[in-house]
Amino acid sequence: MSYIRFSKTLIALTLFGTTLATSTVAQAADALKATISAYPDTHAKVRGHVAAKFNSGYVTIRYNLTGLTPNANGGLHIHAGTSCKTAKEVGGHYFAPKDQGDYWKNANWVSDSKGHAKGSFRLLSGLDRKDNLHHAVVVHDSHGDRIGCGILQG
Ligand SMILES: [Cu+2]
Repeated sequence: MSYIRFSKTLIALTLFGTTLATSTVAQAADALKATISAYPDTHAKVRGHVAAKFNSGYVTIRYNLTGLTPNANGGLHIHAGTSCKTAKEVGGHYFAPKDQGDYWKNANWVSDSKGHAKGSFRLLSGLDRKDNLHHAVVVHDSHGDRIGCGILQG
């Protein structure tokens, strides 16, 4: 009897271990990625990549951008539009009505003396990976003007 109980415990532990390992791998592959190029109708020099990872109600944004104003900062947001083809398709900041207001308003990149910005930040978000798929990521300059755009891909 005690042997049977022991076996069941082993099986349960094995299954639990497998589940944990699988979910860790899935999360690592889960980030949406956007390649940033000039905002429509601009000749802005910003280029690079932005990744958005969604986890437990938070979004973590990682950015690696070049061609920015040196030693500056500016906005970096997911927008409501799903195209970077024309400026009017990009839309405004993307958040759900159930969210705690516009959580993008203080989301910024920070550049070094060469105009290179690399870093990350995390925000409380009511929207998940599926909601954000194919949405536009917008890079603003330090005046708030839109200079870069890219679409989040799975
Ligand atoms: Cu924006």
